[in-house]
Amino acid sequence: MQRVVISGTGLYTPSESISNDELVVAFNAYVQRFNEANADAIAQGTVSPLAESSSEFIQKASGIKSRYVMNKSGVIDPNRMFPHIPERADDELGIQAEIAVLSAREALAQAGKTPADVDAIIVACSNMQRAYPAVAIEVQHALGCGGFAYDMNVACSSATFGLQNAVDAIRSGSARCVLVISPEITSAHLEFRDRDCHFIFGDVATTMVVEAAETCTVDGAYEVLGTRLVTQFSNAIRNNFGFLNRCDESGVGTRDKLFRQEGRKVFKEVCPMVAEQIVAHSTSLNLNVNDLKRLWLHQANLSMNELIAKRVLGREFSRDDAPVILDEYANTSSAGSIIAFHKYRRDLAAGDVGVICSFGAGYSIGSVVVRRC
Ligand code: CO8
Repeated sequence: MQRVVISGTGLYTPSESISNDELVVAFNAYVQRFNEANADAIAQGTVSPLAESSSEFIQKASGIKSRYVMNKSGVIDPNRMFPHIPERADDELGIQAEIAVLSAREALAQAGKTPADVDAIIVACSNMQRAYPAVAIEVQHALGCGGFAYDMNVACSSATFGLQNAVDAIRSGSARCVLVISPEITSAHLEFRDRDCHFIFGDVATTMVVEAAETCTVDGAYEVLGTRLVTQFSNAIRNNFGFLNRCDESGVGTRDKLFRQEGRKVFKEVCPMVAEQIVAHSTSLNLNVNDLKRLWLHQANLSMNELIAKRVLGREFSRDDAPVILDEYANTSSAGSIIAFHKYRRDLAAGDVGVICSFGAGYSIGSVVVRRC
C-alpha cells in the first residue's frame, strides 16, 4: 500500500486577542444595559434578568485564558457583541480564503513544495463563508494550484475527516499532493451575548501538506499509519443557520441560528467515546497504548483532555503527553488538534508514534495514528 506522510503544517494566527477579563467586562456591560432597559418587565416577571459572567468561572470550567479573533472591537463593544468583518467585492479574495492561503504558504514552505506540486485542496472546517463557489476553489486559484478542490464540513472533526480523504486520494491515485486547510472564523457564528458559551471559541487557520512518502523531500515528516472516523447523531451541539432560513421569516435571526450546546451532556457523552476510539484504533494497528508518545487532541476543554489522556494512557495527565493550546487559542473547532500538532511535534524521535484526534458536533470523532519518519 502507498505510504502517505504529512510533510508540512502551517498556522495563521489573527493579530488581535481578547483576554477573559476583557471579554467579561464587555459581557457584563451588556448585561447591565439589558437589565436596566428591561427593568419594568423584569420586575413584572415577564423577562428574566441576565446574569453576569466571570473570568474565574471561564478558566476553571474550560481552561481558556484568551482567544484570537479576526476583529476585536466589534466583539467587545457592548452595543454590538459580534465582529466587524466588512463584505468584500466578488473580485477580491474572500477573508476565509485569505487566511487559508496564509497558512497554506507556511505549510508548503515547511514541506519544501510549491503550489505547482499540489493537485488537490480540501477546505475542511465548521463554517463556510458562502455556498458557492467553494472556498477551496478560490484558494486553489489564489495559490495557483492545478487539479481539483472542494469544501467539506464535519464541525470540529473536519480536519481529521479531510485528512482521511487526502490519504485515500493519494492511495487511490486520484491525487499526489493534497492540502487540508481549516480556516475557522468561529467568532462570526458565536453568540457573544450568551453567558454559557460567549468564551468558548477563537479564530485561526491551519494547513497540512499530505503527500506520498516517495515524493517527500524533507526531514521530520509524519507517516499516516491509519485513520478512523465515526459519527453518531446528536442534537447536543447544533446550529440551524442555513439556506432554508428565509423560507420561514419567523425564524430569521433567532438564537438557534448560531452555535448552541448542552456542554455538560457533550462532556459526559463524548469523552468515553473518544478514549475508546483511540485505544481500539491503536490496537487495530498492533500498537499498545504505551507505544503512544503523544496525543494531539481536539482543544475544547482542558478537563476533557485530562480525562481522555488519563483513560487512554492509564496515568496522570501531563502536557507533554497531550499538549494544550486552548489556554491561548480557546476552542478553534477543527483547527485545534492541528495547532497542537503544528506546535508540538518536533521533539519526538524517529519511529515515535502519536495520535491526532478530533471530536465534536455530529457527534463526530476522527483519529489519525502517525509515526515520525
Ligand atoms: N460565568 C459564570 N457562571 C457561568 C457562566 C459564566 N460565563 N456560564 C455558566 N455559568 C454557571 C451556570 O449558570 C451554572 O450555574 P448553576 O450551577 O447555578 O446552574 C454553572 O456555572 C455551571 O454551568 P455548566 O454546567 O454549563 O458548566 P460546565 O462546568 O459544564 O462548563 C463548558 C461549561 C465549559 C461549556 C463545558 O461543559 C464544556 O466545555 N463542555 C464540552 C463542550 C464541547 O466540547 N463542545 C464541543 C463543541 S465544539 C464543536 O463541535 C464545533 C462546533 C462548530 C463551531 C462553531 C463556532 C461558533
